[in-house]
Amino acid sequence: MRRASVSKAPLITPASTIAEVWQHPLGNDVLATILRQLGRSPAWVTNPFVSSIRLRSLPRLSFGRVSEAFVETIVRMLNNHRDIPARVVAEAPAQWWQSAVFYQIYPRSFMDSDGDGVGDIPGIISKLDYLQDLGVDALWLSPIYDSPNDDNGYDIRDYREIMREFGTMADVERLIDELHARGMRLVMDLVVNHTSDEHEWFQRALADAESPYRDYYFFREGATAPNNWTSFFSGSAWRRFDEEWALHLFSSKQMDLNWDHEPMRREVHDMVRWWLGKGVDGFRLDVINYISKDPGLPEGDPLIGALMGYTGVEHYFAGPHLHEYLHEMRTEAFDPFEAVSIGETPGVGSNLGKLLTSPDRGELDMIFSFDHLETPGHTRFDDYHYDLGYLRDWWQNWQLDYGATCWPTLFFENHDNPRMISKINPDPALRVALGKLLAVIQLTLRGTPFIYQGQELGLVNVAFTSIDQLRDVESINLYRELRASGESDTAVFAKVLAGSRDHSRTPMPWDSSPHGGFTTGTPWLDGDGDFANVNVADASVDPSSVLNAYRELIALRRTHRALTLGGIRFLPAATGLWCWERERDGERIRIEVNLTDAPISVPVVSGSHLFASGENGGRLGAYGARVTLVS
Ligand code: ISL
Repeated sequence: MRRASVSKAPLITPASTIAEVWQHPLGNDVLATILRQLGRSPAWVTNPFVSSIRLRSLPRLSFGRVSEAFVETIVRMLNNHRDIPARVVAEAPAQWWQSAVFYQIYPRSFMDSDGDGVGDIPGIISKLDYLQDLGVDALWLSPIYDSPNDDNGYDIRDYREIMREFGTMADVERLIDELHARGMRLVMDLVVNHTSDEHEWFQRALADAESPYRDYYFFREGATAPNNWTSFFSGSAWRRFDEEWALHLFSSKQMDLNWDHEPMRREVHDMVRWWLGKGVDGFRLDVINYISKDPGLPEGDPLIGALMGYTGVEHYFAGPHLHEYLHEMRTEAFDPFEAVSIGETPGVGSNLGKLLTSPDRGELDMIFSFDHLETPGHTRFDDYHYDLGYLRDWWQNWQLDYGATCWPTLFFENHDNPRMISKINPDPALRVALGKLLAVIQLTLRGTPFIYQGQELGLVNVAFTSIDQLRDVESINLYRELRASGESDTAVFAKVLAGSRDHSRTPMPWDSSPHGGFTTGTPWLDGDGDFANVNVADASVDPSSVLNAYRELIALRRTHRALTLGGIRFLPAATGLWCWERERDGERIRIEVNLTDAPISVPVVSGSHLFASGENGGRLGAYGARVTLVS
């Protein structure tokens, strides 16, 4: 269903002012991103002087650092997204995924059943009782399709085949049945911004100049790369093939699909329907906001490139046909199966987020935005201490602003990020307290929690000591790029280590036996032996473990609907404390968390304690938390 009349933001022109851009939904998101990257406050653009500047004056006022082309890009981009997010949409009936707890599995590292050192589907099936006992309602599996594994399955060779190392289609069918028998659901990863260069479509396109598959990708001729866009995994986003070039925003084996070509979109819809027909309950859609590229593939702005770390993003992170293609896929493939769709949308702010997930627009159900994962001015590869005060402000604003119409996701970790505990405070003495604090925050705010495998144990980063131990294409390419620019091995390795995705990709520690009980063979990526300290078997029988805190909190969500579907209200609190209440059906639950490593006094709340960590009389210890059913 699509609303008949949509209110539109005024057209932006070069004569528009910064104030008008700030008023524009996407303009507001873009300016907020720029400010965050620069570590500046909104006052930097909302002050009377700056807000009255016209876009067309920016090149002159910036002495040419802001180009004319950039002004044109901004104007074009904002005019492509003029819909104003509705403030309140008539309350839609509650959906199963709103009160569900999701658990993300990185199949390669979860459980190996056959001793080849690689996790597999039968391994996952063997751990379903553990997940059910934890209280998980739905699994999201990172890709399990046939792939040459240049990016661990995010480079798909055949969407309808299973990666041989992971098992067979019969195994997947058994997994679906086993999950459904337990009342659990399965969400798969849908990677359709790109395919592997080994996908049949790309191979046929390369082999035959007349092939209908040539329009499935971005091929361009020329002596030099068609534009200055950079890949997220280092270097140019263009790969040379004889006389021509093909676009890859990620690794040189992940070729971008051309979504402007309708037959390609139809094949994607067909494939999605095929999987949903097998009983899959929905998809997590990989970098789905990148699918619509500015058709002219214009040069990326160097200033934005320097600011964001990648050149060209402004031409595809919110492309001209994004809403249209998502709505079409939703109608054609998702709606007939009532399947859930969770978009992975890097760089998307709350206004665009609302347009993408407002229930009346029929695009996506939820999105993953990543802006809360680094504090302003930092990137993943900076070694710094994450400030939980930023998380509080960011999530609080997002919950209030966005929560009225749309449904948020709640997550700290996934397979692309180091462990959150390590980012905040790597002191081993605080690991358990921090693990529980994150659990309380994630399981009691409004939204759907996505727990990443091992997070429920309070896992921390891995003490890798050499680049030879890393397997991730992003880490390896970055290492090579920085080494080639002349930096020392020590400096480069330290940088790569700060942000490496391999921290979260080491095998799941099941017990204290060799390799944590993950495999009887040699793991494809080895950890640092921490499984001897933290593993599922030991944590299960330790009443004070992070794992048991997750179990208790998830169980509370089942007993108290206020924690899932209830409204949310933030309360004023002492410095360092964060406090909110959830309310529904006459039940009011107060959550108080200490965001610092020093104890804080908290007044006693009358009611019954549902959960406490680090609480001692009227004090909450370092990173302590308390959940009270207020009487
Ligand atoms: O580009 C980024 C900045 O480093 C990342 O946040 C990037 O957008 C994100 O890693 C996209 O991730 C997804 O698509 C990639 C894949 O490697 C990731 O594992 C996947 O989660 C390409 O398919």
